[in-house]
Amino acid sequence: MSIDRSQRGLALISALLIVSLAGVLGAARMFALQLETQASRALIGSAQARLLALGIEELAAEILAEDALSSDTDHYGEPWFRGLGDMNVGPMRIQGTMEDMQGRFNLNNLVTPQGTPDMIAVDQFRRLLRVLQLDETLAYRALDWMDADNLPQPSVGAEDEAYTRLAPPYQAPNRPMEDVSELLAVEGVDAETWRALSPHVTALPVTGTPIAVNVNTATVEVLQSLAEYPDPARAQRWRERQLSGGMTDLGEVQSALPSQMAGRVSLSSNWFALRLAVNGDGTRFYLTSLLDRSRGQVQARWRRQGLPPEAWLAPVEG
Ligand SMILES: [Ca+2]
Ligand SMILES: [Ca+2]
Repeated sequence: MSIDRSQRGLALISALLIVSLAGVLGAARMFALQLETQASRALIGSAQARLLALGIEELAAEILAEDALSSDTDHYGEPWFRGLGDMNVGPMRIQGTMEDMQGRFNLNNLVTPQGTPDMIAVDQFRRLLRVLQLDETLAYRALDWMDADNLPQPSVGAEDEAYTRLAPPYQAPNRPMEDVSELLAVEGVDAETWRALSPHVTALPVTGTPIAVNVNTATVEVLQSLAEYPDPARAQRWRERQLSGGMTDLGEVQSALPSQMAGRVSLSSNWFALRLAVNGDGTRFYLTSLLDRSRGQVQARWRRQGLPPEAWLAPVEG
């Protein structure tokens, strides 16, 4: 009798165990299914977001192409700057900014196509660093990073011998920068320097003639870097003109600057960075496209997904 009861008890416990195990397995399967559903939804969402971003890029390219037909100068009063903003497409919210990259100093100006120093650009970069209250000698280490030789600039440069001592070791690439974030690998560039400098510099994929600074879009600091003795009042005056039609007489700008800088300034631009953030339906997608208008039509020279390494900053407030 007692044996029977204990056997029944064991059978009951086994049955309960099986039921609870089945429950656990069922829940695990349900969880896996939910994950799969979420993953597919995210995949579809990110594919949609990417297509949407590419569509907006095409629209931005059209705005830039139309702008080239209707104006000889580029400033912050124009549709390429004012036209993008917040847009809603279905469940997706798109935030877009377009920045003129010629409003920044092009680090790749530091070297000629032959890999030799461009001293006019080195001096300009040195002045930009000074205006930003950063170490001026960084200009020479940035030059060493890109110039063809492996000979450090006297006393302040840095070539392989500086970088191969690091852990992990690396070498100076001795070619123009592919991305402005390469600056972070140059000796002496810490996070604080990067934060201060990155809104004012770019690295454009061009060799040949140096890329001019567009005084109609340049930051106040870049405007001040154009002359050996910064003139903050003049920089501020030019900056204010950027929002009200821009400067229209290049000769007037050139005559206010040292003669060697005449070829380093312009009133128009060919290089623009489009930054897009697409949000919605559980998806977050970022795209940065570099748009090149120098060849008569507008082309994306590169596209990068994810948050850009430079600060997410619009060049002008308001
Ligand atoms: Ca224009
Ligand atoms: Ca070098």
